[in-house]
Amino acid sequence: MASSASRAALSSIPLFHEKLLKSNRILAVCGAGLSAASGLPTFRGAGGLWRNHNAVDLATPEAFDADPGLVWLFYAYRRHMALTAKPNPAHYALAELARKRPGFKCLSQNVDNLHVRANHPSDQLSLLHGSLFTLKCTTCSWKDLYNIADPLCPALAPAAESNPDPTKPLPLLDPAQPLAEIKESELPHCPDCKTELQRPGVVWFGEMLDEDMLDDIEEWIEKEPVDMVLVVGTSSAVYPAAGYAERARTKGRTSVVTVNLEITEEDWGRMRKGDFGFEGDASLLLPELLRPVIGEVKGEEEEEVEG
Ligand code: BJW
Ligand code: ZN
Repeated sequence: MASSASRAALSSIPLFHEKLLKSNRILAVCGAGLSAASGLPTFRGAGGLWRNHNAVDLATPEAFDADPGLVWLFYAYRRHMALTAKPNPAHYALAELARKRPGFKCLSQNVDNLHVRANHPSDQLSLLHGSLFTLKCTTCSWKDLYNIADPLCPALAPAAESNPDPTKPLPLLDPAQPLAEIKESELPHCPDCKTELQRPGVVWFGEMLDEDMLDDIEEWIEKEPVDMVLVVGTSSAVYPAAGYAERARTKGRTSVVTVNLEITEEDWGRMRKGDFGFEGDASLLLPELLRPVIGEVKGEEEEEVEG
């Protein structure tokens, strides 16, 4: 465990600002906690249950093969939620950091499109796990990069309904309420090969991330030493995302900065001299931490997003 003296240094905002102002090559690795203040649930811990299923168990090719109707309902609901949500000050702060620091790159595991809607420059953003709004064929190479139909098809309409009685849980989320069976024939099919199902364009466990994107990240890390890695709102439980902070570290130079609602004793214990840890809501912390570079976060109007 870090001693109390070093714990004070690890969470010193003035020391962090000093380092930030000297940092040009900055990497961020973001997770679901970044969008929590926008009202979107995380995967693990409280909020990680969808009906009576663990969200991570539904995010697998096996779950889709076993029950494509159930998995499509889960994703249709998350599409609906993400469309209804708004980017929060943390998304805007990162987007502004990208404009102010051309040497900043943001790797996000989030599939909710909120970085894009906060106008994060696309050449400084890698969406590691794809997007809820990309559709692809389970079998052939057909892809629709940006589709925001809600509901996507009549069978998935229950996922796009508003709550008839806000004093009770949404019927779709209440495991005591049975789900109407969805037949495969009622789910969206590929317009090219006609026979196969469409699926969300996200990366499930055991699936490869986009290879060009991975090469691009490797090239960025290798190019020059990295001054700072911001690890924001992620449990760092999933690879390759969880490995990038250490992968980018040059001993004695790189500060790894954890911004998370909960920082465990184990996390503090792993931090090295020059690292930082800030415990709290990312939507409050990031604008404050980045203020010397980005100024006040304006929470500007969203741009119309096209494919
Ligand atoms: C707040 C907050 C607030 C809350 N403010 N903070 C090396 C070693 C071991 C295993 C592997 C390995 N390399 C690859 C693997 C296998 C596997 C893996 O990592 N397994 C682990 C279980 C160990 N990885 C893969 O399969 C990846 N593919 C791959 O590597 O291919 C090659 C390969 C395959 C097999 C073997 C070897 C190589 C693909 C991973 C795809 C992950 N997919 C998902 C679903 C995406 C679609 C969807 O969204 O539905 O991605 S799973 C899920 O977890 C989702 C998330 O992006 C991801 C990470 O979760 P995240 O974002 O960290 O969320 P939480 O909930 O875990 O944490 C939230 C955090 O926020 C918490 O810490 C809170 O405290 C905090 N928080 N509110 C700040 N307001
Ligand atoms: Zn097809």
